[in-house]
Amino acid sequence: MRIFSGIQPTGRKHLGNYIGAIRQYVDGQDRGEAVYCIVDLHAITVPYDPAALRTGLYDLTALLLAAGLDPARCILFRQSDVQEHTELTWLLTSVTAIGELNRMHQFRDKSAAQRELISAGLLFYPELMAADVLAYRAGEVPVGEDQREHLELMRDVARRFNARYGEGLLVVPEARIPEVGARVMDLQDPTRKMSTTGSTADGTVHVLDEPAAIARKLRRAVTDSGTEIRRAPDKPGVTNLIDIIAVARGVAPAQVEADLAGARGYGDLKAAAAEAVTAMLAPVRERYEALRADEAALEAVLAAGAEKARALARPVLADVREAMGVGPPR
Ligand code: AQP
Repeated sequence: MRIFSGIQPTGRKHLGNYIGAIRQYVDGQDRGEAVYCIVDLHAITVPYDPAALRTGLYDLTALLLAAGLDPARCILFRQSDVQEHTELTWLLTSVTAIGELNRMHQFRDKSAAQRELISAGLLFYPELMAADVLAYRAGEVPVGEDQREHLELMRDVARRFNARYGEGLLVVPEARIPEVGARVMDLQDPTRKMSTTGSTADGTVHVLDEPAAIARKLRRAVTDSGTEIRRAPDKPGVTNLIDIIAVARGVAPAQVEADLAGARGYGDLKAAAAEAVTAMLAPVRERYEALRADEAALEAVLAAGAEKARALARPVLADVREAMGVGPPR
């Protein structure tokens, strides 16, 4: 089973990215052929600073390695190093309806937030994401809940492509969305997802936060009325903390509820969350500093990854071009 996922080199990665995506990437190394890509071309679809894009790329490379990605057990590379991604994006446009792209929630939300220019790239973001995955004939895509819609579009595009150009040319991938932690919520507003651009400073735990900052944010987390520690739709704050503890401890949410049955109230719940999250993230932070200091080593990891990635994507593109009648015959 080939596993593929991409992650943006923007912003500081938060607990939602860690639980919804990065943790799954690490697991993927034991489950199949894992291919992970830092999607710098997706990052240029909204206003950005070119120098910060480069810095952010090394930051994220070091963070992923610190979290447990092992270049000997996965392929880790920079999206723009493998030009097959951009070529396939264009080829897939032949079977993508403009209305589908226009309906995507992420496009609607992000375009509404733009003050000056809504780039065509923002509209084509899910097309590039489809090409990222389809270029590898990956069977599984680990993502958070917010990417479900993009995965559905990708599957539709792959099916339509195969129907038009030849069955079996592309693999229709499955999303792998974690059962718990697929949508980590903002600690200050647990009705909104924790996010890089849309959430509150105190409601967002960053992977590289100092333990004291993690504890402070979790102690101040907004909970709900009442004192009962159980998951429920009318208790989004409590539910979020239970889920976070469950993931950090590697147990089921029901186990966390049982463990906290004798707690004195939400203070104990928040303290348990602070302890569990700190224990999960502290080792990542400790490993990060040394890895981040050596940019030449990070670049070497990415270059070696790109070479392996190209070797996988090149034959897929050759099949696609042949089937579409693009370029000279084989
Ligand atoms: N709150 C979340 N809970 C669980 N998973 C999440 N993801 C994002 N937020 C949550 C998952 O993280 C992966 C990487 O996302 P990205 O590359 O899009 O990075 P980002 O833009 O920094 O992520 P955000 O926070 O979602 O940014 P905004 O909302 O500002 O665009 C994906 O697999 C995603 O599902």
